Amino acid sequence: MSYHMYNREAETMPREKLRELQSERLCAMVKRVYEKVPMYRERFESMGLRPEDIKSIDDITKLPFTYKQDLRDNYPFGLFAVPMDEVVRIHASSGTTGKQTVVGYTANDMRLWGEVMARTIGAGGITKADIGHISYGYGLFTGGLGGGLGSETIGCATIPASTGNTKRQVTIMQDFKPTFLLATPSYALTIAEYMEQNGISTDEIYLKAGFFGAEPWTESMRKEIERRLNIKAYDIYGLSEVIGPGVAYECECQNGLHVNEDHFYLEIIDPETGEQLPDGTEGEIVFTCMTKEALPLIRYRTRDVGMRIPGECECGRTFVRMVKPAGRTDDMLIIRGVNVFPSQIESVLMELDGIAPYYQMIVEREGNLDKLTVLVELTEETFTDEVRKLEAMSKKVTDAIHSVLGIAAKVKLVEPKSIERFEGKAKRVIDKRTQVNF
Ligand code: DLL
Repeated sequence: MSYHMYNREAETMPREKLRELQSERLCAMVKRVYEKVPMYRERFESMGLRPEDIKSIDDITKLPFTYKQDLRDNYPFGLFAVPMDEVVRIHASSGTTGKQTVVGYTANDMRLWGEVMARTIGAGGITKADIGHISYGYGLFTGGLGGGLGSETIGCATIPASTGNTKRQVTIMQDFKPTFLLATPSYALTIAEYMEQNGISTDEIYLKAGFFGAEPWTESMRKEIERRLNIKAYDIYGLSEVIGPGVAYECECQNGLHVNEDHFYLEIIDPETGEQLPDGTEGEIVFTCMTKEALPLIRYRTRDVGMRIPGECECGRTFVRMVKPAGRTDDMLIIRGVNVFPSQIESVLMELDGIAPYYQMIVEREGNLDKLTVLVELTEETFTDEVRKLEAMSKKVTDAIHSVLGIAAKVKLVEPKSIERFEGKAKRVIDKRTQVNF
């Protein structure tokens, strides 16, 4: 089988040549941030590190980490490596805590973003003959404008639908005939649900593929979206600080996400010690931007949990693959000492029949004990007034969570459509725990 690629030359570059390119680019970048970004110069100096000490990509571990807090401390533009008159775009990510993280792009950065997003969408077989429907939010969030840029770079007619007004989105799908969709996986499900409720079949729309990301989603969620929208669903990963969507993407083999390694260098580290971990070991994802001009971050601690996949991919790309990120270290709940990611709860629920793919987790503290309540939505077919049936269902879910995660959770079954639907990133956890009073 011949696999689709937007830039075959770059995507299949021999590893040796790629390493040379990475070394060259890293050395130039280190020199640039030392000259242009006061925080990096100070940090290097305090470590007794000179740009000349970095001679190849192997020296990357000598460099200091960059943390989200550094962006906050230098809010809004303090880490930019170019004067403001070279910046052509600003985005910001709201995050859940603290000040917004502000990121900037030069004209070259915009071309780079278009290129990596074109590789992302192109990997799913999209060509300029296709029509793109972009339902990520347009605005300060990078999803909408970044997704649209990739679609336009390929040369596709691009519909900047943004999020919300699902009825209008579906009308556009019927009338403008887009062939691919970009949205959060949760919004893709909201669109599917709207169509089902309004008797609109997938034969009345023209989608063949979708590129979903911006939040963790499971394999079962992929199957659900593929079935309900009758498309092939690809995962796309990225974060504003690195460029936005387009940092890593799935190929047709769908066996991990290829990192655009000629621009972003991936490391997996032990979050406690900062040591680099070998391929096949789970840890914190760290990225170094090797070519970005406006905001080149060195060894940026993403707080996402990931792993480098050893071995080559059948598609012929030489870029390293990482596993689908299961969550963020700061999304990880520690419930009575057990680490729990919302995506683990999702996997458990999606395996059970009669349950809709919507859930919410509420964490509270009673005395000194954490209590987890999982709100689980029933489907129209399983929703019933019969207490005994509901109890049996509730027990089934409680047992499944207990056997997979090893923790006891209180399961609350709720009526169909009672859990909030999301247009952007889903908010699945409500953590009500407060400080313990001793
Ligand atoms: O979410 C960029 C993006 C837009 C990616 C559209 C993909 C599609 P931020 O708002 O800065 O940027 O949020 C970045 O979202 O650190 C991850 O925790 C999470 N995330 C993004 N993509 C995935 C994914 C955009 N495919 C944060 N799987 C990241 C799991 C993801 N988590």
